[in-house]
Amino acid sequence: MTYHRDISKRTLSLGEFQQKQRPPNLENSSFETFMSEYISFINENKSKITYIVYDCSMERTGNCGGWSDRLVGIMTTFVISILTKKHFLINFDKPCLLHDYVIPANFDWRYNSSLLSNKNHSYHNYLNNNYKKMKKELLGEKDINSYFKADISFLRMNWDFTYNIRKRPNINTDIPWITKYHQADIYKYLYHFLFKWSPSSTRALNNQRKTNRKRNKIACAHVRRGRNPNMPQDAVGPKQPLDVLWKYFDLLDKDEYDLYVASDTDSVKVLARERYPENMIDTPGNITHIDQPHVLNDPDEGFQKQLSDFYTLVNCDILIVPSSGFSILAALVRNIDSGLFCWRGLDLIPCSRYTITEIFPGGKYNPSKPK
Ligand SMILES: Nc1nc2c(ncn2[C@@H]2O[C@H](COP(=O)(O)OP(=O)(O)O)[C@@H](O)[C@H]2O)c(=O)[nH]1
Ligand SMILES: [Mg+2]
Repeated sequence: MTYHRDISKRTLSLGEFQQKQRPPNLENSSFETFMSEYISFINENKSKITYIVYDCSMERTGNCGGWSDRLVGIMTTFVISILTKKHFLINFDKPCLLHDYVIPANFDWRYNSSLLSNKNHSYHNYLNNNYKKMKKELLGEKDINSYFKADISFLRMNWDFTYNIRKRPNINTDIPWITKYHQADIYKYLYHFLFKWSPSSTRALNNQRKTNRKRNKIACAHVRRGRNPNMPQDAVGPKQPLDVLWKYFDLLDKDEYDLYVASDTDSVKVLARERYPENMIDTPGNITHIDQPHVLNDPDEGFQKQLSDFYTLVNCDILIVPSSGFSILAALVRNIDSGLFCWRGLDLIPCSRYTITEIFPGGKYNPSKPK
């Protein structure tokens, strides 16, 4: 028997993996009908349509935030484009082109600068502390279109405004499905509606899965240290004493589970590998913060690595998540409804896609809710 042949049988191909990732058990017909009408509306009105563009491009200075900041910003910008009946696009080339890694799933959101000829444009930066402006513009008395008058409005932000958008007076006619679904399911729908893997990401992940995986199940944790040699400019991360994780991993059946620690810090991964050399798997490449590329590391490699880490987390049978947007997002879009733990200090609290943003309140996922 060759072990690898056996494994590849058990390992899902990316095509199967992507299928499996689609929201399965929810009544999503109203979402799908609405979205196909939105796309038809955009296509039928192409000659007079105006644009809302999520911007994380080198054309503009300043940061965009990490992967979850960007995804949260993309989701909110997409919802604003639906509210304003504009065509949604993504202008993302920092530190590399998004569509080299993920590609459009249902409609073409790729921005091209040739669009700018003969059109006026405006730029709205709602990143970080600028979010109060956003709140006013989404909940203000004026028509939302009065804020986005230009032919092309570029928006940069890292906040989820579902909570505020739901309070709009005409929301039931503007976006009926947003009143029906939980925030976690909205993420899942929008995420899968917008993105699927590019061929190169598919290859990278398939290779990694085939060579790395030895057992049927995988137990994973994210350790987010924050400011560290890979990310000297980063904020300090949550407190995660590693003994808590080792105690949990020690008790797992090592014939049943591969183990995986995603981290922003090499030394954490070294410790994990030393402790569980037979079971620990990893993704290839050097770690970087996508917003603060390490001078010594290749930004493209760092981007692919964090994406591979993210997708590995999404697909874990057991997932342990600290107060980090990166792994909270992985928890929100994952398909498996069991085996989720929220890591707060010394506690691993059993949680779910529906409770995780309550266990870690505030921040980019709930900017308006009290802490
Ligand atoms: N490769 C890799 N990068 C990570 C990991 N955790 C954080 N990062 C990097 O740090 C960035 C921060 O991500 P972000 O989604 O903003 O999470 P937050 O800052 O913890 O809320 C990511 O985009 C990655 O570049 C990890 O486990 N693996
Ligand atoms: Mg961040």
